Amino acid sequence: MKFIQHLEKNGCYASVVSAEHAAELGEEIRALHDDCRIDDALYKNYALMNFVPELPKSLPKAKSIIVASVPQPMIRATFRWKGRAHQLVVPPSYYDAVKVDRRIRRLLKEGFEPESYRFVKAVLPLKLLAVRSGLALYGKNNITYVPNHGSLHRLTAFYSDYDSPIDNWREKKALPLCDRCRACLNACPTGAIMKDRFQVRADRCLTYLNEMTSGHEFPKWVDASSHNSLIGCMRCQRACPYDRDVANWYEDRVVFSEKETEYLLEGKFRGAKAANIERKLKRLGIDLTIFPRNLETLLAQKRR
Ligand code: B12
Ligand code: SF4
Ligand code: SF4
Repeated sequence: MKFIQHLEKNGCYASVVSAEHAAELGEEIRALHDDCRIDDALYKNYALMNFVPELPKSLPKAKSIIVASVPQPMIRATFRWKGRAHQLVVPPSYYDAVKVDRRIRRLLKEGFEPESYRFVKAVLPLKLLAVRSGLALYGKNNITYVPNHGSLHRLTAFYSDYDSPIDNWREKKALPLCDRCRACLNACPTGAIMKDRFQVRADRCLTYLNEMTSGHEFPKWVDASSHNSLIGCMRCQRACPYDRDVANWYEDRVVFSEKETEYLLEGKFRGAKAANIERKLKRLGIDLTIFPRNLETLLAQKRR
């Protein structure tokens, strides 16, 4: 399809399914919650906010859902502290959300020319959509993988009035090696990936814990050596053979001076100073709410 080729020429991937499948996506997630396989807090705080499986009011006659994947490197942020420079990682998909959506809209518009269609952001379970559309495969770590960039990509989706002659809807599929590989399970520091169940225990995932506001301390069962990123966690992705080629794919963004690091560690954020540093954090896709806890934990680890 011409628009898919246009995205590929620009380093991105896409697939298309009929808009009728939106309801099925919502139903699958609801059924997991009914079956007690999604923790109540996670369902309330993430699923209900991130999944709206009805067709949008601004495009009630949407015909298709286009799902796209944009490769993204890990970001390194430098924190100067006590005479040393500490490089801390922000995983792909935290940053540039708006930029990615804008880029995909532009590429879709170009890819369909001279025809013209509407694209309305779809608020759906994106991994499930990507896998069921054939765009990606699930890893046992429950992250999705695309060719060439492994799991280092951001997903996004749009409803459209484009009436696709092809509906790529299919069953969920895992990466071929997941049957006999345990690398992510062994690397996971919190036991979120399990031997006998494909779906991860999201409530045990370090990412779930370190995305919470700084007032939430880490539970006692989290070993101090588990922490590895300023937010999120890269352990299961780094261990995966399908991520080998992108294991060292970083972009360096933002340096925090000794004074700025000290301010972030103090944790008293008010006025213009807070607004200035928040502007800097925005480039990493994060805000002040995870400070000082996450930074404190990582710098303490470097001192050991
Ligand atoms: C809530 C959420 C989280 C929560 C919960 C994640 C979870 N796994 O439940 C927390 C905070 C823990 C989290 C963490 C991360 N997240 Co997150 N997250 C989301 C969000 C908002 C919703 C995802 C969700 O809850 N889905 C519901 C669950 C139940 O669905 P699922 O995980 O796909 O589960 C499916 C599989 O288990 C599968 N399955 C079950 N059994 C079987 C058996 C077989 C054989 C197969 C094949 C499949 C299969 O079916 C389930 C669905 O029915 C999405 C954005 C969005 N709108 O989709 C981003 C999103 C999924 N996150 C993303 C990322 C990058 C991450 C992290 C990797 C970030 C990081 N490095 O720290 C981690 C990964 C943690 C992990 N191992 O899953 C990306 C994924 C991109 C990608 N490459 O796939 C997304 C899509 C954001 C984006 N726009 O790019 N996340
Ligand atoms: S992101 Fe970290 S804590 Fe979460 S499943 Fe992967 S390795 Fe485990
Ligand atoms: S580390 Fe192994 S089991 Fe885990 S997602 Fe990658 S291939 Fe699958």
